[in-house]
Amino acid sequence: MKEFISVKDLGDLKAGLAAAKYVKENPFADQALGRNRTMLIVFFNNSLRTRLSTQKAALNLGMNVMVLDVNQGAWKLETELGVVMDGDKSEHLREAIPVMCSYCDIIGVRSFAALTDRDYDYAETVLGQFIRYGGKPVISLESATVHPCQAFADLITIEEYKTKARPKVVLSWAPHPRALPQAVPNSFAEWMNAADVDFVITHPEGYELDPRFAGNARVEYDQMKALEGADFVYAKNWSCPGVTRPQDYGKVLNKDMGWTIDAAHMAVTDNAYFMHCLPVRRNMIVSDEVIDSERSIVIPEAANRVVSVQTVIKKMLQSL
Ligand code: AN0
Ligand code: CP
Repeated sequence: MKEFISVKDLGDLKAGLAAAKYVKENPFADQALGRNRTMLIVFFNNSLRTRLSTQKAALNLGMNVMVLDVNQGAWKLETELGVVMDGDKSEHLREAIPVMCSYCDIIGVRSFAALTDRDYDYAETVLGQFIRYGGKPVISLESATVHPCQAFADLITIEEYKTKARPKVVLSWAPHPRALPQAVPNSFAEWMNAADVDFVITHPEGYELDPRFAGNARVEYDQMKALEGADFVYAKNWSCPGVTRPQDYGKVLNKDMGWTIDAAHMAVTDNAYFMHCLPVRRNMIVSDEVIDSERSIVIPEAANRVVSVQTVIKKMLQSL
């Protein structure tokens, strides 16, 4: 495996889930695989789970790990090609990437959408440079449009908790005070479309996800109707993807607190489990009552981030 961006990079999804189950049950079985191999993880943005779970996964595989916070102590990096570098950025990604990659065997990159230029973000301009100029396997640790390590962990969690062969999974938009990327819902939709689930997306008008990720998923604008009979409720805020109105890309179009997942929302489900990728704003995205309930599985979901990324790193090590 040379890159991990899409569900397709995993190959056969059932085999990928079986590989993840093995990793979860035998976390230290492949210590020899990573011996004298180095994992570098680079952060352009904040992180708690991704930072720790990726380090933990690489350590479980016997690797050495290095972490770089680009905005703390490194030179400010220019990411645009063809610009006159007369501003505050001292170094270009064009040099920084091959240098960083000369120090490691596998690289993971977190680089969020800037949410100003849709084409720039949806071309995965920053991650694409790591793939083109680095020459090492690249893992998206949430890039402009995708968060595959999260979606893989989410699917692993659904597989563990489901009690029906084909559970109903509802991705629900929920309110948030600031503009957030679409990476998490994009990847979640992409992975749910590939999985054996009954998948429904619900959001206010204007929040339609890019068809590359939403595919043929059912969209139901009436949130309560969407939630009826759900087995899993996956809440997430995202800013306007600019699909129907490109000029609204990255904007907050709606702050309707009626969309906050509370007990009344959960009451119409089939005793659904509540999921969220975290970090979550309580009483904006979800009420205290729901996230603190027995049906909330946000902590085991986060714990599975080690499993998903360890499965991916292992596959990459095997193909070095
Ligand atoms: C980020 C997002 O919504 O993409 C990271 C989630 C994993 N969330 C925030 O910035 C709050
Ligand atoms: N879910 C997730 O990626 O969390 P962090 O932003 O804390 O890494």
